[in-house]
Amino acid sequence: MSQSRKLGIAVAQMGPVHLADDRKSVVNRLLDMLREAKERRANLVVFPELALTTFFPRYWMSEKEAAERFFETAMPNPTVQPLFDAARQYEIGFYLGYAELTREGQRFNTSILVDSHGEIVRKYRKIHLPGHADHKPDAPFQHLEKKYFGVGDLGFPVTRTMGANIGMCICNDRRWPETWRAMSLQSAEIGVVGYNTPSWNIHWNEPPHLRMHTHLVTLQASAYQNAMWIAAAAKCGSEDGFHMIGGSVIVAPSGEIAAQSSTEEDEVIFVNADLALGDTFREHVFNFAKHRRPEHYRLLVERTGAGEPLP
Ligand code: ING
Repeated sequence: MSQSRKLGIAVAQMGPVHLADDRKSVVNRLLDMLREAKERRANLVVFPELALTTFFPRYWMSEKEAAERFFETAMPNPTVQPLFDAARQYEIGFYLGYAELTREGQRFNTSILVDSHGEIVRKYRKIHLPGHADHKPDAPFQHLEKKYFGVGDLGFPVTRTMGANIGMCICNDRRWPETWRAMSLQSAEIGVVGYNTPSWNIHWNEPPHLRMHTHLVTLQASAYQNAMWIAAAAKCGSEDGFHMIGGSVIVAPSGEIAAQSSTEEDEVIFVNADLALGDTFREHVFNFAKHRRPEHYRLLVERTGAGEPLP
């Protein structure tokens, strides 16, 4: 194995954020976990998707009302500035998910990567938007990401910062192999992802245990098949009675789970990750240059939905 290259990776899982919880109280929770990550000598902290508010796509409202109540018009802004200040003081970088309202009035499910100087080095806007845009009054809750957010327009970015190539995505993105391959083809060594995953499926009577199973199997397979560390942060527990899964994990390039949360509350997990472990998998089994055959993969980009078998 090549010379070890350690990076302290922390995942700051969040317990519920209720409708009544204001952003200031949420930021204080994030600050507490940033301090714990610092004590555990983390260099990077991953916070969840839509970390500043409750998972509001579960509620039917107008886009205007959603934007006023749950979206950020600037990042950083006075409410979250203490998080940026603390990160700079501790020399820790972080990933943060939030709802973005642009000056042009566009709405995205967004994440940022902030370096150890407290500077935003990259932004990502969620590409795979699950759920629906229509009102389903008979459903126990909604999943209106297709109503409240536009499809991301920033690709799958990989950024070299804090001595590592870091790719980021958001929640449902993790279920699509294209997401992780797009990062590993840009030599990503770590993939960071926040998620809010309801325990119940409003479309079919999916056994609840499958939510945790499909979440974990997706991340373990993706880490192995792309020779990268994956750090995934849940916002979980019961938000105003609506339950979301925990299962925050840090997965090694071997596909093995190196750390996993054991609660559905605010909880920090940590691994002093050796990025060199990915080198070994990139050198041998997943040596893309040596083994991939893109001339046979055209279907992957030519077709959106499944079609007829090729002749
Ligand atoms: N949540 C869920 C997720 O992808 C979901 C939605 C769950 C879709 C299970 C399909 C199957 O984890 C978000 N916010 O994407």
